[in-house]
Amino acid sequence: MTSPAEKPSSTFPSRLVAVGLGSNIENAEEILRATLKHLAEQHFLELEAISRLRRTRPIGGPAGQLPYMNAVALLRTTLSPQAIWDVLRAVEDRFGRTRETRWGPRSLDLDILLDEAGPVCEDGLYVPHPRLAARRFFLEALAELRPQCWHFWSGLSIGRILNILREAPRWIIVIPETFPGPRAVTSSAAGLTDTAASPTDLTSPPKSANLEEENSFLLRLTVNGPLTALPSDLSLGLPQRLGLEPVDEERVILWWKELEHQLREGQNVATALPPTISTWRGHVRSASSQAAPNVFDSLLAATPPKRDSRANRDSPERGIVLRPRLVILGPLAARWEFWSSDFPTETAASSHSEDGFLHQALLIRVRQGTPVVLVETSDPKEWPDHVRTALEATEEVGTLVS
Ligand code: A4P
Ligand code: MG
Repeated sequence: MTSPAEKPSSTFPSRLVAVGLGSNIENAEEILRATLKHLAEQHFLELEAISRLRRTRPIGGPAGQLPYMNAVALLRTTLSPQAIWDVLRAVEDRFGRTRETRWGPRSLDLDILLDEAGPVCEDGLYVPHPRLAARRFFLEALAELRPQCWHFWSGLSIGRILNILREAPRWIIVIPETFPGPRAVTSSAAGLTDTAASPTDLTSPPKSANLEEENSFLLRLTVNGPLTALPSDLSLGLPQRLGLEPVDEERVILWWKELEHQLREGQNVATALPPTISTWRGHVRSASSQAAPNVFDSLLAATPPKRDSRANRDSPERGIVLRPRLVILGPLAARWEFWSSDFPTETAASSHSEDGFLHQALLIRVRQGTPVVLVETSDPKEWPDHVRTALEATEEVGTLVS
């Protein structure tokens, strides 16, 4: 029996942890059933509930893979998340797991989907699983067992996320400012200025809202892919999206109209942060009032009204409900601890920097009731696949096999 040699002396309470099981080789179903039996025999893990098995289409990875068999198990444990992860990797090894191709065929994949004790973001382990809010088949399986489970990245329950994925149009928001770039900007009372930053600098937030780079980032992600970028995104910068700089109301209305048009045409749309409601309803600072805004106050005031307000959800014209299905955050967001309810954390509070407040305003706007997917890898070559497959994953329900 595989078990930790000694129970780590941790202070973790007895709680539920959800584990996602996946296999896509010949005898996948057999492997999943044997794994569940084996998990039930582990020390310090109590198998509390198992979802039904689902046969699902492979998301991402090389073409021509066999379908996956997926399921979710709820385990009760007092082990630390890292200790659970050690156990799960040992179980994967026991069932012949090898790692050759990213998202390639695997005998067994065990992912920690959720931990009731709270979010984890350390030593390469991210809980909730970074892609859970997009993976419809895991969400459906979890909802079968506990729809009230809390998804810390999104600040939403699993049941609520599922409802959003089922109802929202094919529109995802990608936040370029959370993906480290070659340049960065700083905000000051006088405006935003560019500063150079190292391309691989993951220690500091981007200091710039360089319009050209943000848009080329979105275009790079969507070129030759299943997603369409919104052309009018090209005319709006982050300060305008946050309501920090005035924006012509016509341009903002055009933005929403274009979005609606693309969605009605059946496109899968990826945009940056939408312009704020206060902007498109005309409550913008007048261009004639040249006084520099109080950056701290106005950033926080940029929070849009509640998600369920009609004005925030409906397009300027009578039409479909415009709510995003997902928001995708890059590796910098994890550093800013975007899930923390008492943000600003160290980044903002210790430096008292205006940048900190810029990020705070950005993340407050992001976490307005939209499921969050985290791209945790800092390798830019992998980002496009993460974004392209996210929308596909929201529609893969699978077929029940038991
Ligand atoms: N890692 C970080 N957080 C976690 C977590 N919460 N649970 C890291 C487990 N692992 C976590 O994992 C790669 C790294 O993920 C680990 O070193 C750990 O640091 P891995 O098991 O070595 O490889 P992987 O699973 O291929 O990587 P990845 O990117 O996590 O893959 P995913 O997202 O799990 O996707 N389509 C269908 N239909 N069904 C599936 O189950 N699964 C995948 C794998 C792709 N497509 C699929 C399915
Ligand atoms: Mg895995």
